Amino acid sequence: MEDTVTGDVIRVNAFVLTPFDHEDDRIGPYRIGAYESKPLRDDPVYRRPEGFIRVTRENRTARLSPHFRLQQFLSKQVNRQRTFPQYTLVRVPLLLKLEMIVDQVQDAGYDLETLHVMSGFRTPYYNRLIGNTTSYSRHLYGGAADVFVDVDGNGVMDDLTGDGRVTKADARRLANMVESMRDETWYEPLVGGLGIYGPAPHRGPFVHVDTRGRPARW
Ligand SMILES: [Ca+2]
Repeated sequence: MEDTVTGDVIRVNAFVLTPFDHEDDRIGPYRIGAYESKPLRDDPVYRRPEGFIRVTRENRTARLSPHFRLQQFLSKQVNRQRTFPQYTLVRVPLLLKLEMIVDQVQDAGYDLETLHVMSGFRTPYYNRLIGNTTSYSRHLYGGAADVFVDVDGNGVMDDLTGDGRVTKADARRLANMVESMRDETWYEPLVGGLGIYGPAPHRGPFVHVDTRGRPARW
C-alpha cells in the first residue's frame, strides 16, 4: 500500500493461521506434539495456540518485520531446505523486542542486517526431542528466541568484547544491550526472560530473550 502523504510504499505481509484443534499431534505429516491444556498460572500467554503459520518453500523468505524473515523462526526438527509445508508461530511482542535489540546493536556500531536466530519457535514434539522437560517454554508459544550477533556470517557469535575470543562475555555484552532498554516506558510490553549462555561443543555463546510479561534472569 502507498502512504498518501509521503508516497512511501509500505509492504504488509499478513499471515492467516492454520487452525489446530489439539486432538491430533500433527498437521499432515508435520509433528506438533502435545501442549499443556491448562495455561501456566492461568496466564493467557500460556494458552495453547489456536493455529500456526503455514510455511512453504514460496513464503519462507517473507518478512515478518524489517529485519526478520519467516524461515528464521522454524522449529529445527526437519531439514529446513527440503520439507514443506512446516508450521511455526511468532508473536508480535517478540518481533518488536528483536527489532529493538537490532536497533541497540546497530547503535553500538555493528552493521547488522538481522540477528542470528539459533532457536525461535519449537514444537512441543521437538522441545522434548532435544531433552527439554519443561512444557511451558516460551519457545513453544512463539514468544522466545535464542539469538546472537553474527555480522561476519560464520555461524557463531561475533567477538563483541574485542578480546580476540568468543566467550560468554560476548553473550553478556549482548545481554547488556537488551538490559539497557528496561527503564524505557515503551519497553513495558516487551518485558520477559533474559538468559546468558556460554559456548558449548556444538554451538557458540548466545542470549535467550522472551516476552513472558515479567522479568526473569539466568
Ligand atoms: Ca570476545
